[in-house]
Amino acid sequence: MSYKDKIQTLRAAHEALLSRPNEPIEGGNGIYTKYQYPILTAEHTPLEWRYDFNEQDNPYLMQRIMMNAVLNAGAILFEGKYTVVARVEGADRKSFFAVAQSPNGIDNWRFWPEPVTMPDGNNAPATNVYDMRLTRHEDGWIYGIFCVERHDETKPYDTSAATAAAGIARTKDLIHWERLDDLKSLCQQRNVVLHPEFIRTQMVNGKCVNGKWYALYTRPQDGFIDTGKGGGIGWTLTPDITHAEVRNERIIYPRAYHTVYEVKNGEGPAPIKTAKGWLHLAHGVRATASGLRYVLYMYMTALDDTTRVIARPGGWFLVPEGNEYIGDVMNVAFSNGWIERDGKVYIYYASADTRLHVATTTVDRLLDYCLNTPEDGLTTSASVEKINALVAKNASMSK
Ligand code: M1P
Repeated sequence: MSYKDKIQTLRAAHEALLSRPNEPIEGGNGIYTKYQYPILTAEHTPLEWRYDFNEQDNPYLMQRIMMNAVLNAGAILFEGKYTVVARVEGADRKSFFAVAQSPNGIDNWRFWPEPVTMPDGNNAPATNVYDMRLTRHEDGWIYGIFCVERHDETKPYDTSAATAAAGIARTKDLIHWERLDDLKSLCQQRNVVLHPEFIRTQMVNGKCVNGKWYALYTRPQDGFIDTGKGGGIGWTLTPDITHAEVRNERIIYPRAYHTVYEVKNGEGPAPIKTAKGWLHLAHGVRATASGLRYVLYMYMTALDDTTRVIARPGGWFLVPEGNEYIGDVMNVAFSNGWIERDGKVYIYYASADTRLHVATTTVDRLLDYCLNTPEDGLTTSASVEKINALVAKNASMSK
């Protein structure tokens, strides 16, 4: 086969992958629908990122830069298209951001020709960046908040010692990003998310004060992996997003013993506003004999007080199933992006830190799920009591 033919074969196979229709998996749990194929994988990345197509320089048509994974993606409706800013990880373990779009949110995803060039701004250069949460804020900007990882220079001989901070950037076109100061915090931070609306009143020393603050969901952590005494999903207000700072951080969704978020939890995408409250998607982590298990769970907060939890459905909402279980980091479902359009919700979740999927549902179904799934009673007897109540209810209907 000539070099030209080899390239043509490669391009045809790539195009077949990109344009492959994605079919819903029937017979799910009634809450959401998963799909047959992942929407984005390392193989979906543009060939131009991986191959040198010059025959003299690359006679064997080898991949010059290999890709490892496409995972945790921020998501937004942008110019009418379903759009993700995905975390793409190269074979060198470095993650970067890349925009991909689809006409229907489910298949035909295509990356933009070049990955995002994220400036460092006034911040120390990062070793690695990942897991961007996108927020279309009422101030008119699209914000991306992401984890910025650097080597922990207080431990020069420990090559695994790292620190996590929240990087903040904003854009209007998803191409040009204005990098703002990293979130100033006394502890490490990951899973930081910007609330889409300004907060206009807050209680200060028992008094109601009016103003205009940006609100951030935080996840304080003592170490890079361990949250330590960092107790869950936090909340903080900051007047200036260009120099954002964590002050008066308070935990709004604590982790708890013997729950799916016993070890740690973290806010997923920015919440969705509904008539009945804010819908939140989060991840919870527990320890098992085979390592950490990451699952997704949901909760709701009140419209008049975004920090007041009004629904706390017990247990997990979405877990890795079948092939989703297998990959670089086994037993992980993670989401930092969803899109709501005309009442339909597209949840973008990654499995095993390897590939990106979609699950579809509606606002109505998510509200029903949140408001009617029993809470975790925190003991076996409470769980059995709930099952017995349901059995009795069903039995009374058949009389
Ligand atoms: O490997 C699973 C996930 O681990 C981290 O999540 P958390 O901050 O909650 O521990 C992140 O590195 C995330 O990217 C990854 O998917």
